[in-house]
Amino acid sequence: MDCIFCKIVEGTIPSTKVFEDERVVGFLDIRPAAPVHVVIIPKKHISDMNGVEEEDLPLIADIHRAARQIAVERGVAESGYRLVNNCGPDSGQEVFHLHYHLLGGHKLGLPIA
Ligand code: IU
Repeated sequence: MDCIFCKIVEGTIPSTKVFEDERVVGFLDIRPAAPVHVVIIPKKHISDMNGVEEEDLPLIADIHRAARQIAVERGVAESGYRLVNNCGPDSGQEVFHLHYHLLGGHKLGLPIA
C-alpha cells in the first residue's frame, strides 16, 4: 500500500519517533505548528475517522493513552495541549492514514474553525 504513514510505521521513510508500542506510533511533525507537535497514528492502516469500525474502537483508546503519556514526556501535561483529528476535505486532511495532532508548548489560539 502506498501510504506514507504506513512507511513511517515500517521505518522505510525517516521520522523522529517519540512513542511506539504494539499498536501506536507517535512522531514529530515535519512542519510543526506549535513548539510541541506530535503526530499520533495507529499502526493499522485506517484512512480516516470515517473508516474507524466498531472493532477499531480500542485503538482510539490506545491513541488517547499514548497522547497522555507523550504530553507528560514532552512537558505539556500541566500547561495544556490539544488533540486534533482532521477528517475529510473541509478539515484540510492531507494524509489519509488516521492520525491525531498533539499540539502544545504555548498558548494555543481559538477558534480553530
Ligand atoms: P493533516 O491532518 O493530514 O493535514 O496532517 C498531516 C500532517 O503530517 C502534517 O502536519 C504534516 O506536516 C505531517 N507530516 C509529517 O510529519 N511527516 C511526513 O512525512 C508527512 C506529513 I508526508
